[in-house]
Amino acid sequence: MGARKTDAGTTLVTIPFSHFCEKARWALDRAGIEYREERHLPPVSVRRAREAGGEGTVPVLFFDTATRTDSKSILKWVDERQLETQRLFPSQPALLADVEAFADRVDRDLGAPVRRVVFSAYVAEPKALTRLLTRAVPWLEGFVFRLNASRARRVLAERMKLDTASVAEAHRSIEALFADVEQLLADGRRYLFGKQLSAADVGFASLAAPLVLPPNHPGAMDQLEEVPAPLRTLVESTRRRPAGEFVLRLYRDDRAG
Ligand SMILES: N[C@@H](CCC(=O)N[C@@H](CS)C(=O)NCC(=O)O)C(=O)O
Repeated sequence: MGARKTDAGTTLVTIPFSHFCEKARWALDRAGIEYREERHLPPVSVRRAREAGGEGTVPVLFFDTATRTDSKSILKWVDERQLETQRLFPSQPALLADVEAFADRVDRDLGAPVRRVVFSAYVAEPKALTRLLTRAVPWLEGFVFRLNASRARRVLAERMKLDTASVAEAHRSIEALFADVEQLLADGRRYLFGKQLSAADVGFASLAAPLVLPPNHPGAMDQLEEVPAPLRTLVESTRRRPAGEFVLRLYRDDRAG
């Protein structure tokens, strides 16, 4: 970690349990950039993201008079404030191409699929879902969610496509990526590409974290004992496989808070 850099008024808008938000949070924390986290649930997160000129998704970073409206551009913004040797996107062209291609694949193959697998377990347990969604958000947003919980659950199931076929496809997408990560790790390497932590590692660990639940994850995650049973079984088995052990190790060794 470098010296603490101040960027007065830097604000990261998040949904607290979101894995894309964790990716941005990790990069900011690692760079020692001071920021305030503003946590919301949809629809407030969507409104804040649109105010920033984004598509309605978070993370969104507000700083000075400008914004960044997706996790990759936030990592690049952080890199601009880092020494070249500390950057998550390396400067060496061949390495950069590998990191960038892999990080983009992680966004695509773990982003929606992990969300789908996790929430398919939670929608079956309304109390657990409400606890997860309302943790660490402003009181009023939690209150409004609770008032509309059953409708919110239906909307969530539709928006995230939690039907059986889509969930099965999500499992396949996750498995294919985990298998490729395990193939890379099979030679004993410490990081996915190159000799140091890159956007590929941070992206993979952040987006896979809901399936591993690293103990020092700073987002609003459930503890293993709180998680709905089918997901708990999946987390337990994921923790035991090489890709899961890799996520736990990156959180332990490289996730400075
Ligand atoms: N490509 C975007 C994806 C971000 C994303 O999907 N964010 C989700 C939370 S994990 C979100 O804000 N969803 C709110 C919604 O769709 O209403 C990024 O990398 O930042």
